[in-house]
Amino acid sequence: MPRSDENDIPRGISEWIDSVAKITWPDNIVWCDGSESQYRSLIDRMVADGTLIELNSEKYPGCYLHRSNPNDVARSEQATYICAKNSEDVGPTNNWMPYKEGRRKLLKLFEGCMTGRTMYVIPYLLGPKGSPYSQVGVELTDSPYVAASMQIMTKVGKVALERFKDGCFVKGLHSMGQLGPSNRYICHFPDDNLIMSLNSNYGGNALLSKKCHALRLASVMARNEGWLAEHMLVIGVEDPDGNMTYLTGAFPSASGKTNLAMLKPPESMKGWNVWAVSDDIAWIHLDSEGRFRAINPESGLFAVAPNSNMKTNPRIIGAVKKNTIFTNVALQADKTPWWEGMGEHPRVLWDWQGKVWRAGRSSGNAAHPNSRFTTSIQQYPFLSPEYNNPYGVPISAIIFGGRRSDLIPLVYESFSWEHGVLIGAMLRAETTAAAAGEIGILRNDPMAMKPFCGYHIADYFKHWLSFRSKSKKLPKIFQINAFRMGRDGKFLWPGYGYNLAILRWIIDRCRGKGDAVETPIGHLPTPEALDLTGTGVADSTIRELLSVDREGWINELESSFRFFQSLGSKFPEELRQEATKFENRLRLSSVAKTKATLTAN
Ligand code: GTP
Ligand code: SPV
Ligand code: MN
Repeated sequence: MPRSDENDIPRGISEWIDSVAKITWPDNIVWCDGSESQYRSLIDRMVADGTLIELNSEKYPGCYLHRSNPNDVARSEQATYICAKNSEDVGPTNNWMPYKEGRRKLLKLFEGCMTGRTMYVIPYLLGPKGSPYSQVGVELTDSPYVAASMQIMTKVGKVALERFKDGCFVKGLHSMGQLGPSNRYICHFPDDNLIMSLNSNYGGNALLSKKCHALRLASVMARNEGWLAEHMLVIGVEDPDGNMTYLTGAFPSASGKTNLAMLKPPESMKGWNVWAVSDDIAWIHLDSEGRFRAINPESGLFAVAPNSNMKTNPRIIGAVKKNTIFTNVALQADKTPWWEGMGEHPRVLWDWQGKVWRAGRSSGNAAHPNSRFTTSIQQYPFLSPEYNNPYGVPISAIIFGGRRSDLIPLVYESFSWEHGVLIGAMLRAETTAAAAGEIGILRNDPMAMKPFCGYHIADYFKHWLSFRSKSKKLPKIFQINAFRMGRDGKFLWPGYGYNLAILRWIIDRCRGKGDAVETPIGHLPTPEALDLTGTGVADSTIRELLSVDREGWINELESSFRFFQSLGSKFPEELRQEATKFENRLRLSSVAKTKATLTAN
């Protein structure tokens, strides 16, 4: 593989590479230039040594299967640290390691770890070329899987170096190590713009551009510089008259961002369309008129496979049919991928660990519940034409959401920016397979950033509140929930394409339309204000989805008060007052009154 001309390498970068090579002792160093030919040779090498399996080249051209180490299938939050001098900068929602200890410990662990391996140097650009908001990073890794994936997820090579001015770049050092759970560390050093990650090859732990750079380190930069780095999708929703409204949505991991970003409108909503700007991360800056403008720092999707099928989301199925790396899906006899929820279960296949799976005889999932696909966003036919806009798209509304089988209605609108920030801060959601640990446990995940905010979450709330004084054109804030369940454990709402009905009401509200009733939790749509054509949702179900369970909300708020209390003295007084106002609204209302208002409308 070609090595980049030494003269092209900015000094700051080459010095860092040399210092890392002295510690990690790679056999050789390969410079990644982002070219098609280099991507090919990385892939060929991995096919040759069994790291990748080539899929059916007629049905899935350019597609490969990667099977990970079985202990390395999700983000390892327990092993993720913020290494700052002061624990107060990190807060109780992060693991803290003192800065000096982190440096010492990690440098020791990295000693000689690349012996016998190649170190890939990956200069990458996050964000549109020519954007004032774009950032440069350099990841050094001994994993060819990471090197190939980074080429899909970011803009690699010259485009990054051109943007590099003598200024700063984010340094990412990654080694597969022994790929074991012991001594697995994903350490962030915000003071040095440095990430050190060892012993995992999994996306969020190893593709350091993603959660480590674009969220944890970027969130610290964003606080210091007055912008936001968020775990959010960004979409443009086009109405039948061609008007476009841009929305962002923060939902915890594996809770529907990619699906909403790639939503195909149902037959009943002809003329509407949804254009993807981002499926996972948004960098949001205020423009000169005080509007929120969002860019997508990434160039690819690293998204959940299970439950994607032609009915739930045909656009996802279409997007992964070529040039895609699948991780931990099952394999059919004809070398096509398979996952739970794709359709009929084949009688025999290879499971995600490569073992034969037979219907009736094998138990458990054939594909890992957190199996994923890595594919370029550029090849997605419904990528927004504004995706490359260096200044981003103007945001009309922010949506918070998550998996909640109870309580949270289908959709409601906050009364104000501060109330919206409270809704984000109160966000609780059921855990998913995207992170190691128990699934389905309700946990606090404020703004869907619990695993990704690189500093004290109470300071983060303050930062959100600070936008009130900076802008008169703040987006409206909503909460949605497509995951409510009935007593039978089945989803009450069809979700997926039909989520457009929710988005349409949100857009109506942004335009000063859309019927609503005022309740203690916010403005809820009247059932008639939602286009339910084709949803098959019964009247009684929609009433349930739009009901306000006062007792349930009082309990919810009590739980949030306990969470806020656990954040210590940094918790902003303004948010406490907002929570008290909410409590008063709940206590002063009565269930009967709330229900009467709802039915009266
Ligand atoms: P990350 O990439 O982990 O940040 O996740 P994400 O928020 O992009 O989640 P994604 O859209 O990939 O969805 C995760 C899982 O939820 C997939 O199995 C989807 O099929 C499922 N899902 C998404 N939207 C809906 C919905 O509206 N209803 C239901 N029932 N499931 C959904
Ligand atoms: C998530 O877990 O929120 C993801 C996948 O988007 S990862 O990039 O691995 O964190
Ligand atoms: Mn995510």
